Amino acid sequence: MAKEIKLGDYDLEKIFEGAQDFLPLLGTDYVEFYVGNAKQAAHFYKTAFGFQSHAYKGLETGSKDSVSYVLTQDKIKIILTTPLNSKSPINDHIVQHGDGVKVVALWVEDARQAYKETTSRGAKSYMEPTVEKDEFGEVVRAGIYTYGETVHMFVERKNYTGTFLPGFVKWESEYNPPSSGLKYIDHMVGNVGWNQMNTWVKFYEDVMGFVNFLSFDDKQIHTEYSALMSKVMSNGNGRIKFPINEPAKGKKRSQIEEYLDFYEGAGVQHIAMASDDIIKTVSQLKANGIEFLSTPPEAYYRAVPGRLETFSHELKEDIEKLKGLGIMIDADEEGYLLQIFTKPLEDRPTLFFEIIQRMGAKGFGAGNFKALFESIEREQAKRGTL
Ligand code: TYF
Ligand code: FE
Repeated sequence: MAKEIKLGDYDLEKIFEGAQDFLPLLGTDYVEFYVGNAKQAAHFYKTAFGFQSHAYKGLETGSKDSVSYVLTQDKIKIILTTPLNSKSPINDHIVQHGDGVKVVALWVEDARQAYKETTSRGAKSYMEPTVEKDEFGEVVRAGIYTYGETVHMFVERKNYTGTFLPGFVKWESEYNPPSSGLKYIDHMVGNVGWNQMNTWVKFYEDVMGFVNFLSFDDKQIHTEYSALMSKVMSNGNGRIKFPINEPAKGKKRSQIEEYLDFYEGAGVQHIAMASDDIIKTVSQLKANGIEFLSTPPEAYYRAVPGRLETFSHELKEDIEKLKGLGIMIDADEEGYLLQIFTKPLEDRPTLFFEIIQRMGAKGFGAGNFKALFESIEREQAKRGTL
């Protein structure tokens, strides 16, 4: 049974002692999206989110079945991959799910060991340890399945000095929009089916050695209409955080249910990217045409000073600016955090991004759940999916 820890009642050091170190993780390596048209998607992520061109593989480099563009922004690496023919398994993935996240790659010291430790604990294999080489050295990768058709790749890149991975060439582009200030991936959230959350919590505990350090049940996460449950899994050094959501019964359709219907299965729901100047980042993203969920009501912002005062934190940002942009504020004992959510980034209401700035708080914005979910429901209502 997973440890149940309520918000404001957790001691991270103590919880991480419970994590097992059979799977040491150095960080997130990359996130790979399977998309219908990687060339256009790459343009979108550069133009709208300020990602930079990094590496490429395709027909010109001898890749006959697929094309991939690697984009970076500070520590974040995303790959956009598209199939070149209808027989490709990448194509099958897109036919079923639409554009979405296929791979959440984790950076490890020893990919063979990571594969052995996880598969011996029951993980389903996606790719056996494979050595890839070029003149810049070698990389070992191996992969296992997690929820749905989503995969964790283990990437060991000890002495590799090439641009990205063997098989890729440096992508030099004359089109280089400025960064939007995104720094690293703070967390990535998975949506799983009805009553599946604890199965996947157990997978991350038993197979990956993670711990459950925060839990939200449907009594905390509900609005007048819909509900969900969420448990946050973390690895032992706290660098990798994977909340897992499942739908719960409410008066209307849960946003998690909407996701599952449109993604046609479990998958990555949102990627939270950290900025250390969220006002600047969000202003830029808005100017670039990114749409965010609608602003919380006036009453929400009136309650903010009181919330910060409860924990004696001083807001460093101008609340009027935060309000103008629709950025939400949550506080706990350790500090506060600022966050905002984009609308879905695809036509199917599936994957979206969160922009987050942590000012000491280690939570996930539980104090904002109500305002956030009401905003999501306004979108669901427009789509006729509530
Ligand atoms: O990652 C989190 O837990 C927060 C809140 O469907 C959240 O970003 C939780 C569930 C959800 C959307 C956001
Ligand atoms: Fe989040």
